[in-house]
Amino acid sequence: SPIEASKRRAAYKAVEDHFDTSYKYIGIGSGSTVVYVVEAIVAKGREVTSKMAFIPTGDQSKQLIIEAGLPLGSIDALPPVEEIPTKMGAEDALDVATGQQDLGLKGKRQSLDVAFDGADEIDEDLNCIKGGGACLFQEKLVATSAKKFICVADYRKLQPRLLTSWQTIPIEIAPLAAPTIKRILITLGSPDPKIRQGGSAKAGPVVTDNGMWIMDAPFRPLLISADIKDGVKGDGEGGVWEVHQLGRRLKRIVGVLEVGLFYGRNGIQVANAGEEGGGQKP
Ligand code: DER
Repeated sequence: SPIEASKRRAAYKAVEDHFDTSYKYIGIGSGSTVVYVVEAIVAKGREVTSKMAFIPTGDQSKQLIIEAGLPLGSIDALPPVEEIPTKMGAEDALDVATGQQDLGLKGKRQSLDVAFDGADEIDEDLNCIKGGGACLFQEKLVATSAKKFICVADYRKLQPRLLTSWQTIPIEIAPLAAPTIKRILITLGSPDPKIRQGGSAKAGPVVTDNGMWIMDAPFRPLLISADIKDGVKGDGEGGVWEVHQLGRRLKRIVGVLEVGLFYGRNGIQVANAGEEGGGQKP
């Protein structure tokens, strides 16, 4: 299908441009697009990949690495990251410590050389909605531990703003906190946050690889930096938020483990394979 072909083109382009044989630690995301990233890496040959460790972002990602015959690593077995630069201001350090930092940072401190992952939607500032596959916590843990984060996506995913075609922000939560978190989300302007149910796959809520639940919270399209420059506030008035402002508030709600908003600004690099295929968005 044209979509599968576009995913595959984006994945091969991403590996061509962002996978180096000198790398040691490579993060592997979750979902269907990242399968093609692994296929492209395997094609580099065992003499290249056998010297590396591939870090999963959940059970599906782990299975994908094992079945591809790639050496499996683990995020908690990596060398400790170097100190977060102390010259960073308190606000920035808080952002880094809370995973709110831009994934385009060319940090030295991260221990993974690169992380490849998909996304559910990407806006013009290269912010992403992630969590359609309920793997967002380990995805963000790996993404924020990587020197560069390569989001691999077909043309359907790029939208002018987040929540244009994708409707909800996935939030990974402690089950006990669900009722309180739901109430707080409603006060933040989410009309109808819902606990993700397993449907025919599982009676009751989806349970994540971390033993948590997913709350899917609808919001109005999230403003980007251009809107703020045009003077629109994005502080929740009328339920209209800017990406970072909402992300910070969601992250601080008691019982929230992680929020399915990944921040670009400095530029997550997206191998956006539009119809013409394989365009690289710097
Ligand atoms: O859950 C996620 O964020 C995944 O990356 C996922 O949603 C992307 O899935 P896809 O590559 O199958 O579209």
